[in-house]
Formats: sequence, C-alpha cells, structure tokens
Amino acid sequence: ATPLVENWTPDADLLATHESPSWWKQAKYGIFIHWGVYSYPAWASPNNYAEWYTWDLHNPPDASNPTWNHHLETYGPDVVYDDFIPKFTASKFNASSWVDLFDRAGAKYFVLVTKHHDGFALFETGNTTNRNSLKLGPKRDLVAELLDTAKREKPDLHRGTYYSLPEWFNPDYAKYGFGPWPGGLAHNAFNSTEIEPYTGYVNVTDYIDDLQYPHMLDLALRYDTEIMWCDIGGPNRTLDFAAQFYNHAMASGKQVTMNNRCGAVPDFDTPEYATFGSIQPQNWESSEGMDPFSYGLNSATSASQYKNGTTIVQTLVDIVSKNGNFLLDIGPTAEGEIIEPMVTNLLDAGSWLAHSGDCVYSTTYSFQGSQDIDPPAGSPPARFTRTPTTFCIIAFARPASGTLVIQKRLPVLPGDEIVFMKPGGPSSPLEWEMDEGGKLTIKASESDLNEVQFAWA
Ligand code: FUL
Repeated sequence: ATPLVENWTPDADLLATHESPSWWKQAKYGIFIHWGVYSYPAWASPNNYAEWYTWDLHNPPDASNPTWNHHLETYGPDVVYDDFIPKFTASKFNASSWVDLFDRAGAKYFVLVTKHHDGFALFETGNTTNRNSLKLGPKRDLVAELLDTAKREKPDLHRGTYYSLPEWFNPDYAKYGFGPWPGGLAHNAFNSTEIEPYTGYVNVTDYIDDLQYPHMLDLALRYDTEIMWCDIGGPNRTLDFAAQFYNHAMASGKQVTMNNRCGAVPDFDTPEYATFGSIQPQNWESSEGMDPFSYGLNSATSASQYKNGTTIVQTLVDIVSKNGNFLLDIGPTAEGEIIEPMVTNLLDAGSWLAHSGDCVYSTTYSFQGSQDIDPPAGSPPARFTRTPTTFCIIAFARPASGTLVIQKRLPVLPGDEIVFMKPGGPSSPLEWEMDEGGKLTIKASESDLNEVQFAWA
C-alpha cells in the first residue's frame, strides 16, 4: 500500500512509492471512450485504428493506402481532416444517459479520451490552443459535462481521463519530435505543395511547459479526474504533475492513480489489445475496443464482429483471475450516440454482473500460473477468483447434465457450502464431492443453469 506521505514532491523515488488505490483494484471493470473528430469519418482498414484516420490518410499519400483511397472516394481531394471538425457536433450527446448506461453495464469507472493524437481537446484549454470542443465543433465542454454529471448522478462511478502527450501535427511539438511523432504541419495528402490547416492553433513558446503540462494540471485540479491515463509518453513534466495530482487528491480526501504511459512513475501497466497468459503480481489493466481492432467507431466493422455478452464477460473474468482490470472501449458517433449493438452488448454483460458480480468485484486472484485449466472430458474451462471468505469457480460454458468437474484440487473442505450464482440470489446449497485425488464434482439443477448465460459461477 502507498505509504503515508504528507507532501508529494517531484522526486522520482518518492513518487514511485505511489500505488493504485484499493477502489481501482476492486473496481475491475471500466469503460474507455474514444470520441473526437475521428468519430465523423469513423473508418479504418482491417487491423488499423479508426482514431488514427488522419495519420493513416497521410501515410503514405498514394493509392497503395486504403485510407487514402477511401477518403478520395468518399470526400474527394479537397476535403482535409479539419473539415470534419464542424461535423463532430455532439448534438445528441447526453451525459446522463452515458453514465446511466455505464452503471447498468456494471462498470465501476470510465476513462474518456480528452485529447487524442490529432490534438483536438474536448475540454477548455485557456490560451494554450483554440483547438477544442468549446471553440469549435460542438461548442461545449464535453469533459466537464461527462465528469460533472458522473460526480453528481453516479458518485460511485470513478472518473478517468485519457490524454495524449504528443500531437502528430502540432508545429510546437516539432522540436521534441521523434519516431512517428514528427510535429510540424501536415501536407495535404492529395496535393503535396499545400499545407493543411491546424485549426485553432496558437503558437506557444514551449509545447511541454505551455501546453501539455497545463492541460494535465487542468484535468487533475479543475476537472478533478481520478485516473490520469496518459498515452505515448515522450517529453513530459510528469514528476511535477504527479506531485500536484497526488497533493490535490490528498487535500480533497480521495485517492487517484496514473498509468504507465506518462513517461515516469507508473501505478499500473496497460497492455493494449492483449492480456497476460498468467497471473501478474503488479497492477495492470488491459484495454481493447468492443470492435475487434479499433478504439474509435469504425463503420467498416459489422456489429456481428463486436464483442458480445459472452466475450465481454469471459474476457473480464479471465483478466480478473490473473490480477488485472478490464477497460473495455466503445466509440460513440460524432453526434454523441452509443450505437444500439454496443448498448445491447454492454447491458448483456451488465445483466450477468448483476447476479455474479460478487465473483468479480473486490476479488483477488487465486492460483499462480495459467488458470486455463485443462478441463476433464465433458466439463468446460473455468477461472478462479477469491475473496477473504469465498472461493469462486467461473465456468465458461454451461456444464453438461448439470455436472461440473474440476480436476485441480481447490480449497474446499468437508462441510463447505457451494452455491450457484443466478438472478434473484444464489441457489440453495448444491450437492458436491471431492475424491482423494482432489477431483471436485458439483451437481447443479438444470433449471438454475438455464437461467444464466455467458458464464456460470
Ligand atoms: C494507443 C493509441 O495510439 C490508440 O489510438 C489508442 O488510443 C490506445 C489506447 O493507445 O497508443
């Protein structure tokens, strides 16, 4: 646990002692939201992120590039990325209905993208840039709307903010540019002599001191975020930031956390479209889109490819059984709607969590090593979690003939009670037996099992 610190200072050794708070460890399940100008074109070729639209459009600027072809066919050569800013209207965005959905989905926190690599901020950015949703596009403070509404209407739902440290095409980033983050204005993909506008740009002396650092402080101190979810790392003032973030949290009697992409002093790891195959003792959170390979909405994906109730529940349980959190991403439309198939899938998983969530929230991992047990013939694979008083077995298919066999010796003792988690409350005690080799056989009623889908706890 984090030691008692009376005053955080920008000292790397001290800040490294900070850890993710227990609320974050217990929450297990969050919703990630990639929403911005890229939600309007909402397109990517297979295995590309739709929120990378403007990057993909420019790389390379020729007919070998599917995004370049798509753009040319759909919008013609005269439309540049910033022409999409007015199309990002948020006209149907209703913060109350979003937080209500997250709550019914069983999520315990959310992380909103407040500025992606395209540099378009969804919050008030003072005199650092006018490239934001108050001056352009929606003309609204979308970060304030979502975070303030959550705080007011769902006080138990924790609030997080994603923030991209670099910006692809901000000329002031150019002097820090490295790798794929060159800074400097983009050339029109169809006319290499023409420079594209960077709408709302304000020239600042130093990108880090005058833009990135003030933005991060604003998200922490003014917007009161509880999770600073940085992206990309690179040049930063993260030590200064973290000291202020943690002191502010302490002064307001709450606990906050920061991921491992801020360039320093991480609280948790963030595997992306990947999870670990075995228990990881450090804090970690795996993120991926409901889309098979995009965080931003991608109209090239059909709804049948989305993660459904089964996939969401089983991915969550698998991650939790290995000591991780699951940050499931959705991409709303440019108008601010969460499309129906995404809503259905979220609510399906939420309906399972409503009766079996005690085997997920506030649990901890159980067995070291892979938990993908080699199921005995006829029994489904399962995962294990535990609380101080309860051991959970979560089967990933309905046990045939109502019988679940677990080969691995579990901590079950004579006289222990085993119940089945179902709507309306746990079943009455089940019949079970363990043989001398530790093989456990549990018998549940067919009618109880029929009441549940996605996973059987
Ligand atoms: C990555 C970004 O480049 C992706 O677009 C996405 O935001 C993901 C969560 O992080 O680094």
